[in-house]
This record gives sequence, structure tokens and C-alpha cells, in this order.
Amino acid sequence: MSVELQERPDSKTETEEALTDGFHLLIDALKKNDLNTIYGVPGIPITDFGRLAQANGMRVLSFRHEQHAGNAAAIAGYLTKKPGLCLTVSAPGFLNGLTALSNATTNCFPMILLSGSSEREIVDLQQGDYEEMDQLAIAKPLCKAAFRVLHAEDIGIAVARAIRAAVSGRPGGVYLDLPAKLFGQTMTAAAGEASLLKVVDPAPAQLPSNDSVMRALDLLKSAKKPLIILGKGAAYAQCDELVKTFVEKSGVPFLPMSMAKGLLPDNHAQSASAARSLVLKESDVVVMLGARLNWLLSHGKGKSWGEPGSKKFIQIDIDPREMDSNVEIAAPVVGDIESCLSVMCDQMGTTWTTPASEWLNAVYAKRDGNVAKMSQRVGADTSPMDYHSALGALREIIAARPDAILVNEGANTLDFARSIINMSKPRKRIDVGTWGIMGIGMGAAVAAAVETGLPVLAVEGDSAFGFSGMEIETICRYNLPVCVVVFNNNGIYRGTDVNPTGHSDVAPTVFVKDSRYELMMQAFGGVGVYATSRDQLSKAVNEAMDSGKPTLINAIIDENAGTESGRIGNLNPQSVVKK
Ligand code: ADP
Ligand code: TZD
Ligand code: MG
Repeated sequence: MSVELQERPDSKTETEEALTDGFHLLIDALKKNDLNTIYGVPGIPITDFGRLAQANGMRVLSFRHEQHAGNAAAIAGYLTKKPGLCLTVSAPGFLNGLTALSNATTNCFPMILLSGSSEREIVDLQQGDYEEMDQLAIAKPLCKAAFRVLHAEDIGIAVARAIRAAVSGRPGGVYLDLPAKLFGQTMTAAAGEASLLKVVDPAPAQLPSNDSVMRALDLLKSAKKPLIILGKGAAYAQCDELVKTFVEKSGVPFLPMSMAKGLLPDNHAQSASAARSLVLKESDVVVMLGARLNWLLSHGKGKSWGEPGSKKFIQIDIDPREMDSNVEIAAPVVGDIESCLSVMCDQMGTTWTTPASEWLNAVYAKRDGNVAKMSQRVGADTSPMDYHSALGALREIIAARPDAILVNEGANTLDFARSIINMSKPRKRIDVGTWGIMGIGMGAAVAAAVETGLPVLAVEGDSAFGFSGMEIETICRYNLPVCVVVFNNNGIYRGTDVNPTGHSDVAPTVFVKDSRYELMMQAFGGVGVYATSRDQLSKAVNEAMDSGKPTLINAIIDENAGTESGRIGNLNPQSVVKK
């Protein structure tokens, strides 16, 4: 890189006015709004933009594939409430990043995908430009908002619109289309500076109406068997004390959705995690707090929810359109969670009557029984390791290191880890989210380490790991405190399927047996460990977490131990023709 790049194009002569250009305006616009980290992959036309951003004090983290840079940006957004930034080249780089943008939008994580694009005139006449694609049109249906910036003087406004669109209301992904020509456009530095803005109050409080709050509290008061479901929207809102006050004041048992685990500790007296089936079935009034009644909750109906008509829902959410999306919401409370809960807690006063002890006793007795059963299984030191014994070791480590961030993906590896590993602090668990998507692992691990500086433990199915595995080079390059544990059961769900034809191709779910994933980490200078026992696994993870050195532990798991699709095997269509 040439040194001139570090200088602004404003080295004016006596007669000339100082100039700025599209590159610098974009950097200045982002920095002015405290967006100082970019996750991306360089190339035409954004290579110099990345260099200049770094030269001007931004943190620019390059990945090996845009999808993982995008997943990192999304998780940065989730953890910080500021839009994470992902930077890509045109057409193919843009498309690689688009999966992450779409996933972020689905999960309500704020991020901005900034992609370079080809010349409008050529794209629109479809004359075959380098990496030609009408990116704006393609992005639009897959994100919350999409904008194109054609003139350097509009960069400030475009960045402001992108930030607001990403974080206000229901958060989501925003696309900014940046044609190559934009970067080289110049204007006077003074006019450039005047064109930039710092967004005032990007996610304004949205207060609920009093009527909606009173309706919700009346319904909650009338409940005999109430339940609170905490979702990742409540974790995102970062009003942890208020959530605690509301739950404790109400005295209602709570069930955390996967990424809301730890918002209140899993060992909290009111936790109903280990009595999930019972509380879903038996409850009469359910408070949804930043959680949606989507497939993860069987859409709020069906067998798992007990008798039809046996439930009434209170839903607290920033998006009014979420109400009645699957079942009737008797008491919608629309607003941001912090505003809603502060009004609700005020209105509950100091004399709120907690639920009848009959309900609480039934829930907690069931929970305690299930917890005791689980403790026995995770205490076992099996050989080979199964999910329970390996996760039992990791559970102890996370209990002893409550600040560590757990990243988790896979099928069995995900489902068992979710129920076995207790979380005790908010926003410490990052996983496959609303889509159940594989491939978030290494991107999420990078962002978690970069944004928080805390140690990260990524618990990965061997298939799940493969989707983003090359990013361990990124982890080594930036020397991030990430410990990856690959649950190696030789395949997807199990390693035991056979090809019924006798052909030498293995079954579609099976991988190379006994793959040495730990050698991949060694290839990039990290620590690689092969672990066949619980003790070896514990020792290696503890060492990694103490040293902060990039580490990959290949944990050998009984290839018979898993089940098809983990806990969601029921979603698989089955052929009725047995051949
Ligand atoms: P989970 O997967 O944990 O059930 P979802 O992603 O389905 O959670 O739901 C999160 C919900 O939280 C979304 O409906 C979203 O609109 C809402 N939400 C996000 N941020 C806020 C906020 N600050 N205040 C209120 N609701 C929010
Ligand atoms: N592709 C994407 C992007 N997301 C997906 N969810 C899938 C494919 C399908 N899929 C799952 O839902 S889980 C999974 C796949 C491929 C991998 C499960 O295998 P694993 O975990 O090795 O990660 P276990 O422990 O062997 O079950
Ligand atoms: Mg596997």
C-alpha cells in the first residue's frame, strides 16, 4: 500500500480549496456515528476503502468469506445495539454477504451491509460489467431497508438513514449500495464536512399506551397458572435489571428462549427451563417478552400448548404487526421493552399478588426432578464420550467462567448444549437463532471476542463447524481468545448411516471418519488438541480459556449417540415408499 493513501486528498495548494472524496466521506460518516469496526472481504471496488478506513483509525477485520464477516457484523449489532458493518465487493461478494444480512433481519439484529457495485449505466443496460448485478433490487426483499448512494454529497444522509433503519423499531439488516464511481467523487472538504450528520436518538423510546398496560396487568392478575417467556428481543434491549424486577415482582415462572438464556440465571428460583413441556401445556396466561410465537414455540398452538382455547397471551413487542401473527393476542403491549417494563413495574406497585403456590409447586417440583435426572447423566464419564459426558465437562467450565461467551451450533450438539449448559449472565449465548442456520459459528465467535474482549467458547457440531471452519485462520490472524470445540461424531446427526446400494460412496450424512480437525488450527499457528476423554477435554478447554490462545479441540463423540435432526426430527418429511 502506498503512503499517499493515508493522506487526505486535501493537501491544497494556495489557490485550490481543500477537497475530500467518497472514500473519506464514508469513513467520516461512519466514525461520526461511533461505528468504528468493519467486518469484510476486500476486492474491487472497495480495497482502498478498507485500507483508508484502517489508516483513519477504524478497525477493519478481513475474513475468508463474506458470509462469516456478515454474521460477525450481525452479532456485533446484537451485542452492542449499534449496527454492525459488513463490507463486500460486488455481485458474488454481495451475494455471500446477503445470506448474513437476511439472517440478521430474520433474527432482528441490526447490521448494515455495504457493498461496492458496478457502474449503473452498464448494469442497467445489462452490458456485462465486471461482477455486474442489480444488487439493490436483489437485496430489497431480503432486508429491512435498502438504499443506493449515487452522489458523494448524499453519503452522510445515506449513512444516517441506514443507521436509523437498522436500529429503530424492530432492528434488522440494511443494505447500502455503493457504485464504484462514488468513491472517487470529490467535493470541497468544508461542504463534505457540512454534509455529514450524527444521528440524534437513533432508536427512540417507544412508549406503550396506558390502556394496553392496564389490560395486560388485569389479565396477568386474573391468571391462575401464569408463565413468562423471555426471548432474545428482551436480551437485546439491554434493560436487564428491569427484566429481573418484572419477573421477580410478578413471581411468575419464566422460560428463556435459547439466546435469552442467562438474561436471568438458569438456576434462578423462578426458572422453568427444565419444566418446559409442563409450563407450555398447563399455563393459562403467557407473557411473551421479546419473543415470537414462531416455529420454535409451535406457533402458539397444537398439542404442546394443551387444550385449544386454554391460553391467553400478553405480548410485549416493539413491532405491532407481530400481534396476532399466529394466535390471538388478548393483551398486546406495543413499545420498546424498557419503556413497557418500566410502566408495568410502576403500575404493579408494591403489593402485587404472586401466583398461587399450587402452580408454583407443581412447576418447581417437575423442574427439580428433571434437573436431578440430568445431573446424573452429565456426571457420567463415558468412553467414548457421548453428548452428556462431553457437555457435562463444558457445563462446569462455563459455570466457573460466567463471563465467557458461548457460541453454539449443530443439531444434537446444539440441542444438548442448550439444555445442559446453564448460563448465568445476559447475552452470553449466541446460536443458530430463528432460522436454525448452520455457519454462524466462527463469524459469531470473532465478533463476540472483538466486541467484548471476553473469552469465547464455540461448541460446534462437526458439520456445523465445516460451514465456517476456514475462519479459524481469521481467529489466529487476529489472535482472538476463541476456543473451538468440535463435537466429532463423523457426520451430520450420526456417523453411522450406510449407503444401502453397497456403492463406495458413503451415505449423505457421513464424513471422513476420525477427521483431524485440530490439525487445521495447528496449520495457522493455533493450539490443536485431540481429546477422547472428558478429562482431556476439560484440561484443554481450561488451558485455552486461561491462555486466550486460539485453540481447536477435536472432541471425539460416540458416532451412535445422536438422533436425526436432534430435537426437531418431527419436522422431517418421510417417504411413504420404502425404497
Ligand atoms: P426468540 O427467538 O428468542 O424467541 P425472536 O427473535 O423470535 O426471539 O423475537 C424477538 C422479538 O423481540 C421480535 O419480535 C422483535 O420485534 C422484538 N424486539 C427486539 N428488540 C426489542 C425491543 N427493544 N423492545 C421490544 N421488542 C423488541
Ligand atoms: N444448511 C444450513 C445453512 N443450515 C442448516 N440448518 C442445514 C443446512 C441443515 N442442518 C441442520 O439443521 S443441523 C446440520 C445441518 C447440515 C448439521 C448437524 O450435524 P452436526 O451436529 O455435526 O453439526 P450433530 O451433533 O452431529 O447433530
Ligand atoms: Mg456431527
